[in-house]
Amino acid sequence: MTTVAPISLSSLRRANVGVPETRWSVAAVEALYELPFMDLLFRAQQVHRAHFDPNEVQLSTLLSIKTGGCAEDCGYCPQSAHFDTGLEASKIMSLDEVLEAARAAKEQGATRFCMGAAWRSPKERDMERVVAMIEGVRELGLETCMTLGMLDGEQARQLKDAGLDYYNHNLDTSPDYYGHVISTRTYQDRLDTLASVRQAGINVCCGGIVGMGETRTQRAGLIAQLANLDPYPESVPINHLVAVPGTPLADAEPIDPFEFVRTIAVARITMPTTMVRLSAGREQMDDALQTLCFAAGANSIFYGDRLLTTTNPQAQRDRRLFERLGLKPQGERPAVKGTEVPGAEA
Ligand code: SAM
Ligand code: DTB
Ligand code: SF4
Repeated sequence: MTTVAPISLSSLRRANVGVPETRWSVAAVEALYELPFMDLLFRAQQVHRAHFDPNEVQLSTLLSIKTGGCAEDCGYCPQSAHFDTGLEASKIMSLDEVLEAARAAKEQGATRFCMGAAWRSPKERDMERVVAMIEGVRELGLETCMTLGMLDGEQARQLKDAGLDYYNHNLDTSPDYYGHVISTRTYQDRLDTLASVRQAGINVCCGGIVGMGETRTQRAGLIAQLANLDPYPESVPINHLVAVPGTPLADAEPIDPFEFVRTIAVARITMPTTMVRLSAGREQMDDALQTLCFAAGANSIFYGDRLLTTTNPQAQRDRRLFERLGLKPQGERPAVKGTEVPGAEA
């Protein structure tokens, strides 16, 4: 007698056999964008509360381990060698420098440490140091994330073996707007890197940028791409363009801030269990706008005074905002049981 192994629903979905996939059409995502603002926020809140504590926000700290001089021409990026932004390129940091920054981030309350390099992709000679960074940061008890550009399957496996928790590689925008922003790597290159990362068993962190001159349909196109990745990313950074003088997008038309909040809400609804990270651009937002983003389902931020090359709100300002809103950093536990409850016996 032959035994037949049970077929899981997810393997059928992957093989595209018989089971309809939960795919988001661009039109369906755009229809979410078009909801009245209050209805959209209410739906996003419902989804958020079904999966997360709405008063908890995860804190990641960024460090640029290799800054500037990048061969790519991403039109938003101050680190591209194609544009004169006045940024001085530097060599890769030493392991000690990285670990010192990671220790400081942990002391400030971050639980994830994200290391970024201005590379098209890592070279063979870089891998040993990068692996040592992952191992060292993990030993400090922090989750690790890296964003080093394109990876092939072998590189992804090396990072996985070192213990990397997350790899960040963004789609940035919709397929049809992409060519207006970047010419040196294709959309398919990005999808291939994401597939290598997924296949190696590393959590995927993938999002994009809002405010680069794209239309609402193109914003919906980005969200549909992200939501249709199978599975969708564990972490989705939504960046607001930081318009840096000298880059081709320095004078991009600013978008309505509520449109940014709508993008957060739509990401939350289409990817219910992902960490939606309110990423670049917070420095330029006031507290009320950031609060709307949290209300729309953002539950992670970059925390610390710098992003990669641009500034981020001071940790002190963030702590003050968290206090005013009753938000808790994720992973922070209440005081020892019993001591914080009025009238509780010791
Ligand atoms: N070089 C690597 C790469 O491109 O994959 C890693 C670093 S790159 C700076 C990471 C991401 O930061 C980009 O994909 C983009 O989404 C975001 N980013 C870069 N410059 C930005 C800017 N001026 N405003 C908003 N987001 C930006
Ligand atoms: C992401 O999506 N945003 C971060 C992180 N991933 C690496 C980077 C934002 C960079 C903003 C511009 C700068 O500071 O250079
Ligand atoms: Fe280089 Fe990354 Fe900047 Fe593109 S986004 S220019 S790949 S550092």
